Amino acid sequence: MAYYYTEPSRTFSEYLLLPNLTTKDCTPANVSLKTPIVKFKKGEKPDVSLNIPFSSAVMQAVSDHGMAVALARCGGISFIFGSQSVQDQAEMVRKVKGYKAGFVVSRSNLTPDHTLKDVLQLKEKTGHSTVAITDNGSPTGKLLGIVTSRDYRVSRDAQDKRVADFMTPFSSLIYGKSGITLSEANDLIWEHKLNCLPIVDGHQNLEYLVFRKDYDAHKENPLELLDSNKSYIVGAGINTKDYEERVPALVEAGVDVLVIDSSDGYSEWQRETIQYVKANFNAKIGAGNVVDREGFLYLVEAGADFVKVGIGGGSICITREAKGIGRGQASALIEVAQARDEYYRETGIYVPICSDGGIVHDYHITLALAMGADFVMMGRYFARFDESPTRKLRVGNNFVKEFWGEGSNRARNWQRYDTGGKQGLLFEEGVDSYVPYAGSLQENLDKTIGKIKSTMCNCGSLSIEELQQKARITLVSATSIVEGGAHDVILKESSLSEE
Ligand code: RVP
Repeated sequence: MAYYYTEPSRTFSEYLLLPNLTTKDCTPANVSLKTPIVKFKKGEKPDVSLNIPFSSAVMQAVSDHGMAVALARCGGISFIFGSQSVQDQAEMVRKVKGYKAGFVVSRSNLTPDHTLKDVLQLKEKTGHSTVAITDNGSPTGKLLGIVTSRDYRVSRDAQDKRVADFMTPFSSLIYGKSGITLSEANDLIWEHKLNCLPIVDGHQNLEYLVFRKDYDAHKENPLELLDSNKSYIVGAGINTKDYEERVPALVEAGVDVLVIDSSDGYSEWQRETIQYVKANFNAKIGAGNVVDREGFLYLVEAGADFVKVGIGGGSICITREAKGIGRGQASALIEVAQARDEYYRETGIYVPICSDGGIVHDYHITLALAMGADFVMMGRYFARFDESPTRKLRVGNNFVKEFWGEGSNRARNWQRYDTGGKQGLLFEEGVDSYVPYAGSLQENLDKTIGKIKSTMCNCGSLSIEELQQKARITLVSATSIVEGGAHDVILKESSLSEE
């Protein structure tokens, strides 16, 4: 006979936190969100930690190299999507690892033979007012000059005026030499009152541009997630099919943490994949997704460094409708967190867990952490920002970004849903959608983090670990959910647009 759970499967929205005593030192400025991402022994430190408990989903519409750099700069980690060729994914990882904070590869480039009209058109297209002039118009060609808006007057100069005739030539440029540090570059910027400093190699070939504003931004990101070489930390998704080809390429590219990306991780294929990685590389690997104690213990015993929790809760996910499997995200997380704590008590090994999918409101993140998650993974949340790789479109009066599930026909990520047998996507487990455009990652993260820290202070907790120990969580009735929103008032227009 089938086993029946007596409790229904619950979601985050069915719970609330109760405040604890807030002492005077318990202020948001004193809260640390540092959190482990890979397993460690009692009394030791994990090899990789996050400075904020955020990871971006292993999805085409969310995690490319651009998102990875932006999120690592804020202290979190992206797992670059695996539903692309091994070479393309490794290249994205390489780009993140090769990215030098503050040093940007020039994105607007022309040759001396171009005209003022070309400069204006490029400026219109890219929004950049600094154009590097190289012999072949490439970002790494021989640097011959720079054009900024100080070099021309649109009202006086003819549109067909040649760039060679108005650029600031190389002979008059202040530049930095290959290998210069960011702080040395910044000294030159200050000394010569520059907005932009080109960096060239021994043959005068352009390598990077360093902008004054980027240096300031770098200074403003004390939580940057860096490895010992000062490169950004990055993750990548793998599958249980082509790992013998994919993992070596990703490791070679410098990936910091791997994760097996699957809608159902309680499988012998995952065990074999973990064992292959552990036997052949000194690499960190997370596995999942699971929704119960058995699944968690299975993956931990196979050697997983962390375990991802959640089936069917993702915003674009229709696995529950398509296949009838899954579990409310809160119930899944609570059970797995209990198993993790027990495992820790018995073995002295702490295995971090990641709550993946179903985060709708910022407070859901705090709840997930309180329920035992060490970090969360989000797709929809990050898809809304400038930094996600998808197109920003106007639909009616609103700006939106495209967002599609890995189980949709658009992504065709059959490996994620494979249960053996025929290769290919038999039916969809995800949808293609839009999400409201929300601006920049940093701005939104600041707000979300502000809310999490504030709630943690209400709960008298200065760290995630303390929150997990002290949190008091209550179920809410359907009627009290109504009480929690604005009710029995007529909302003004201005309040209707607030989340
Ligand atoms: P959300 O943050 O609610 O958008 O959920 C993102 C998660 O949804 C992903 O991390 C992944 O686990 C899951 N996902 C991705 N694609 C699909 C699908 O097509 N069903 N589901």
